[in-house]
Amino acid sequence: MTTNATSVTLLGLGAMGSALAAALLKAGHSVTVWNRTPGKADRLAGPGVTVAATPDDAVRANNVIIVCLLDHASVHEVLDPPAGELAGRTVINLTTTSPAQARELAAWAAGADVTYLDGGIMAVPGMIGRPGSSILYSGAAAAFDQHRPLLDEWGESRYLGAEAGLASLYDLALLAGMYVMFAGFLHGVAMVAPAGVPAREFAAMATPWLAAMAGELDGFATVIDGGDYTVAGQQSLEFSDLGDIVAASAEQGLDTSVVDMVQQLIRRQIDAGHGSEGFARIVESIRAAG
Ligand code: FVH
Repeated sequence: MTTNATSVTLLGLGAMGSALAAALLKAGHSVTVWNRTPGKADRLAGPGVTVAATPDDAVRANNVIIVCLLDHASVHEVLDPPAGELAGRTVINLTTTSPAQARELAAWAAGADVTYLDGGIMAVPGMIGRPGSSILYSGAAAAFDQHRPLLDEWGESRYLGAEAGLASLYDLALLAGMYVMFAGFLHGVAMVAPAGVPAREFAAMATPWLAAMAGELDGFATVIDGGDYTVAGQQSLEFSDLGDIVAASAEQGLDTSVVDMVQQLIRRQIDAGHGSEGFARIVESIRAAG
C-alpha cells in the first residue's frame, strides 16, 4: 500500500480504465469514477471508490482527472461539456490517439486553463501494476513530476518531452513493430498448417526464435544512426532476398501480402544499386514512399 494516498478522478471504465482504477484502489488511493454505461464500477472493490453520476460531478471531485476512453472523439464528447469545471485542474489522458490528436487536445486544454499530460499505455489490462507494464508520457513536465508516484502504480513511467504528441508517436511506432511481427508469425502459421503443424506447436518454436532475433535490433539501429549501410558484418540486401519464402507460400495457395511487403522494400533498394549493403537499408524505402 502507498504511503502517499491521493484522490483522483477516472473517466472511462472499459477494460483498461477498470484495470487502472483497480491498481490505484489496491495501492490505497481514492478514486472517483464515471462511465457512460452505468454499472461498470460494481466490479471495483475497496472502500476508496466513489461513483459519480455525471462527468461534471466526477471532475468537480478532484484536481487530477485521468481519462481512458475509446478514442479522441469520445474524449471531446466527455470533456467538452464540463470544460468550465476543468479549469485549473490536470488532465492525464491515457486514451490512444494519433500524435496530431494529442496535440489538438493539448491546445484545447491550454485554451481551457487545463494542465495536460498525454499518455500511451504499453500494456494490456492484465499487465497493469505488474512487471512489464510501462506507460509513455508527454506534455506538462511539472504534472508528470508531481504525479509520478501515482503514475508508477500502473507500471514504469517514462516522460518523453513537452511536445504533447510524443507519447502517441512512440506508442504507435512501437505498435507498428508489434503488428508487423504478429503478421509475420501468422504467415508462418499458415505456411506450416498444410503440413499438419498446429499453431500452438509453431508458436512454441517461433517464440524463442523471434526473441533471439530481437537482439538484432540494436545492430540495425547502430547502422542507421551511423548512416553507413556498407559497414562490414551486415547481412546484405541480396542475401536477404525473400523469393524462396514468397514462392513456397504461393505454391501452397497462400496470400503472400505479408512477405511481398518486405520483399518490395528490399527490391527497391537493390534496384537502386544497393544490393550489397545491409538489410537495415530498407528503412530508406520506408522513408521515401513510392
Ligand atoms: N485494452 C487494451 O489492451 C489496450 C492497451 C493499450 C491502450 N488501449 C487504449 O486504452 C483506451 C481504452 O481501452 P479499453 O480497453 O478500456 O476499451 P473498451 O473496453 O472498449 O472501453 C472503452 C471505454 O470508452 C467509453 N466510451 C466509448 N465511447 C464513448 C463515448 N462516446 N462517450 C463516453 N464514453 C465512451 C466506453 O464506455 P461504455 O461503452 O462502457 O459506455 C468505455 O468506458 C483506448 O483508447 C485503447 O486504444 C487499450
